[in-house]
Amino acid sequence: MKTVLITGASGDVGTHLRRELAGKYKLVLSDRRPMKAAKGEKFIRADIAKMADARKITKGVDAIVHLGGYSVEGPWPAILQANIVGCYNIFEAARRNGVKRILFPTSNHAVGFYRRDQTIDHRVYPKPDSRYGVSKVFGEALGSLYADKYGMEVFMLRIGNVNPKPIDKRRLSIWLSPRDLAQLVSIGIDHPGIRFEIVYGVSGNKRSWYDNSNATRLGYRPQDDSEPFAEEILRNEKPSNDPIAEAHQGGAFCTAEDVPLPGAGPTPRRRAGARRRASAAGGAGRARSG
Ligand code: 15L
Repeated sequence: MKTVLITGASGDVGTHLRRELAGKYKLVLSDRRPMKAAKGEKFIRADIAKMADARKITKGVDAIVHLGGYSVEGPWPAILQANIVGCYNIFEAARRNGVKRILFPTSNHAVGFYRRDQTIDHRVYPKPDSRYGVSKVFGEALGSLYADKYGMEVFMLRIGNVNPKPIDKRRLSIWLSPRDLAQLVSIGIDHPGIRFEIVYGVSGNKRSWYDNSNATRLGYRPQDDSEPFAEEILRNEKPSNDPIAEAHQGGAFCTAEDVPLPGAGPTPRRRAGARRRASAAGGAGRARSG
């Protein structure tokens, strides 16, 4: 049985993944906060912004699912530490520890400034919709470098929104059910001959904005589609007064602002607003795990 490290394991995606993958792999979980490991799991507390911690958690594993990081638009210093420094540390620590296979759940926000009337595939150039999206593009670029330069096996999963059910109109197009997430992650861990692949982490949604043929080529057969939830969601959703968000795939991330002015530092008001916007845009969960 393969040993798989999940960073940022306490977040929403990590929680779904642990449940779905239980018994299939030996799971090593890591996070900045203490968390309880279930039977068959092992937990190591670590801050991935520290290289020594990254070295410690990546030792002796067969594959890494690097979920840890800041997961919505937010203040640049937080994104920098978690998603740039932390991401670099995980790739570099994996290389030094001889771990070849890394799955990097990047995000729909790496390409969120594509319009909703476009269908995009895995070959489009990045169009991030936020500083958060830029940090995901950094991870994609780093993965490409480590694949080409060091022969690592890198699987990029541009995740839409993982939830038991789609939660709004935008998410009808980007929803990823937990069992479809687990199927994609298993492909990323077990498919032989991966060098560098990008796939979209979405279910088989009728309203998808993605041509996910690269995932299909690798064997992905989604079991879920958001369509049965569409009528109720559309009936209850109020019209948006943000035409930019409405026109683009990244939605509210395209206009979200949580960027303190240089030297000003976040004020309490900005912080409260940021938390509200982040959870509205993120749907659920905490901004940072791992
Ligand atoms: C993401 O990339 C975030 O990690 C997640 O919290 C959601 O906000 C998701 O995108 C989304 O677009 O719904």
